[in-house]
Amino acid sequence: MHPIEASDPAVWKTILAERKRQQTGLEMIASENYTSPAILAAQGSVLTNKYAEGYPGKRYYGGCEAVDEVELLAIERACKLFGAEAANMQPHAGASANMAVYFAALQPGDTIVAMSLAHGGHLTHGMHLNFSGKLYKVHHYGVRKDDERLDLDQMESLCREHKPKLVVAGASAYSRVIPFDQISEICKRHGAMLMVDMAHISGLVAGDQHPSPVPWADFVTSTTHKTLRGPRSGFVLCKKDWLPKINQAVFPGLQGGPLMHVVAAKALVFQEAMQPAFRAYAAQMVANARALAHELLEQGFRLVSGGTDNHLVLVDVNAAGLSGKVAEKALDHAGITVNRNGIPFDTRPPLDPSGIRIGSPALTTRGMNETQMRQIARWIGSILKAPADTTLQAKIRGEVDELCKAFPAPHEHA
Ligand code: DSN
Repeated sequence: MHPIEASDPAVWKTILAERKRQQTGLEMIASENYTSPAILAAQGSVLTNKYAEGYPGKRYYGGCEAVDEVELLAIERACKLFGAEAANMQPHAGASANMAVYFAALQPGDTIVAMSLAHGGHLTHGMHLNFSGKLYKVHHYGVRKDDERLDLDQMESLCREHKPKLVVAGASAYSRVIPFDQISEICKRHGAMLMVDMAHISGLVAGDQHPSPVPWADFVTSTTHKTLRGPRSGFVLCKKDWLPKINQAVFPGLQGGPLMHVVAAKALVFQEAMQPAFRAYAAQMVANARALAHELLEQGFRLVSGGTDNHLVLVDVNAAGLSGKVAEKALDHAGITVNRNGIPFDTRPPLDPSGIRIGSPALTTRGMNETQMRQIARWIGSILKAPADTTLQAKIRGEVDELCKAFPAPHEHA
């Protein structure tokens, strides 16, 4: 009997239900993935018992020899993997990594230029209800109306007009390459620092499938659980000179004790991402997203920006007469999990927007390739063309079950 089952059957039941959902459904949320069994195990290890406020060699608790070593491993591997000068491994999430950079580099009231959430940015890039929108003066750039690609002219004119201290690049729902070199030039011309939030694409950067922001940015932040396929967490990369300020912003600025079991899992994921197999994985993620995009276009759907260069596709389901909510629900009935998402210049409300976001990271981890992606896109197409047809949804649900059995999730027994 599993120790959780023995201790608390009610909690065990929920874990079993979620495990079954992950095993028997097609997980296509672009920000989700399946970690390796080793990463899962590290997070359930005895490291969770340890307090380690401070940094390696300078802790506020005794008994930190082993956790010092694992944090140093994580730092060293992250710097090697991404070619960075320095790193902080303690942020609990991408949001706290971003917060650490803002606290280190800015004063409340300072000006930021960042991508609008409505055009694919993130809450922590200055959305008005988020701390970032409340503490700083934020001016948002977006994508161009005609081709739905990043509007660098708009970014530059905002910089010219508002003289930001920091420009934030990076997105949660943008399917094209982000030109960090050009953005860095804009920052230099206007005396702004550059922070890149590479949370969505860090696995593609690690696997050489997207240009790295590290040579161009003063600060790079990321989560570790999306395309990078690690534990649910975050980190900051920076130039050496900035490290003392970043470290101070994370602890004692924002957090108390770091989650050392998660820091160990981060050390593991950086090692996994240095293997040749990870490069192949990253390349397959992109190939799979392209195959999905291609087949959805064949089915007559409109894709934001017309396609993808990365791991995700943003489909304008409103153009097919649906709302994002209806589309998300109809697909869910067939065991295909996606999330509804706003599209640039959306005319619908955020809770029931015009788009759905579809990603390839998790299914690529299961070993699926372009053949399965084309099949899944055809299922998506037929469901979205008849969203009320529950018989069709049930039939496809059966086919999804068979496909999932052929491509098992990595932690069938976790
Ligand atoms: N909420 C995440 C996503 O789904 O993209 C971004 O942090």
